[in-house]
Amino acid sequence: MTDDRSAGIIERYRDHLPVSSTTPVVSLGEGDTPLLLSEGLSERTGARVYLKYEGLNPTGSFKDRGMTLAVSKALEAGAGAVVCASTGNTSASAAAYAARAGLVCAVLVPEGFVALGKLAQALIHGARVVEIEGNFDVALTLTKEIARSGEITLVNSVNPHRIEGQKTAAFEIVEALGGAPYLHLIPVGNAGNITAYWKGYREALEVGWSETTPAMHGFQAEGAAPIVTGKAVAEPNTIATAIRIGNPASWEGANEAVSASNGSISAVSDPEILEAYTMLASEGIFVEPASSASVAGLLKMSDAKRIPAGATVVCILTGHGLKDPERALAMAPDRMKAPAELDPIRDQLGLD
Ligand code: AN7
Repeated sequence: MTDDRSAGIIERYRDHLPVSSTTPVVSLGEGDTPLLLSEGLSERTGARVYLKYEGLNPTGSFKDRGMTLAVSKALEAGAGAVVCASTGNTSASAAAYAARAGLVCAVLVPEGFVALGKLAQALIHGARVVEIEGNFDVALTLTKEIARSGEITLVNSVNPHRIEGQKTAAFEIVEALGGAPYLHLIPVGNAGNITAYWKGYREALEVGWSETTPAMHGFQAEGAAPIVTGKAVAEPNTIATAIRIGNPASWEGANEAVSASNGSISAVSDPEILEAYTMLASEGIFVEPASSASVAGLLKMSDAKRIPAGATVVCILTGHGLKDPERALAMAPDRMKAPAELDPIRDQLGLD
């Protein structure tokens, strides 16, 4: 382990990742994200609630942890291009790391269901973005076909290097807390991230960084909750577009994490997601809607008396609020207008 935190997760956790001294490291300084104690949520639930703010990664989501490794390994293997299907964040991350590596990046996204910030990122980094008339699940199936031919590396989380990179977030949590939390709460879409955290916690246990592993609780959006119902959803729907996924690629990984840790996968509704979203914003923490599914889940578990008093709980906040400015504007109070004169401005502000 290196103490140089700005060097990114590969340098920092090199001994725990599938790299050698000759692997080219493609990094944007990802990882080392804050673990913030939430006083509001702690008070409300009676637990010690920490928020792992993964929106502070270089492209604004947790995907960067996996992408630094996936793109480094693609470069090492001599690939000329990377390809992914995406609800947005994977494409933004793939585009940035591919640009850094000098690789072509191809992206398939569901038309009309990618938040504006993510689309802007993929495009400005030079990715070739194709909007398809179909959802993420269809896009992923097509993308796998594209990756089958030629020297194109698939960088969705079915690529095991993505999972390896993403497990480092569990290492950071264990390091910050001096051991694993009691409960780990996380949004679930394609289920790569819950799979990765569980791997990270188990490895932390093996090397002695923690004496325990947490119970893993994942949360899907109600309209896109195939793991909860046990059946793929043909037409998933939720305002949390990042997790608008009906047939998760890492379904088995999620089941394994949940059954081995005595956890659960449950659904949270769009109104519950948005309530958690505005609650976080009122504490100064801006996330995209999908990220607040973990906090919506926390509130639901707390209401059901499933959070033991004083327990250490970590909620993962997967992506930054700036990803989806349209949702923020729709949820927030309106702007006010005034001529450039003090009195009407004072009136509008209502400060006296
Ligand atoms: C903010 O970008 O699937 O359960 O294509 O962007 O590991 O899929 C995004 C997923 C949670 C779910 N929060 O994580 C994609 C994509 C945010 C996300 C998830 C995603 P997984």
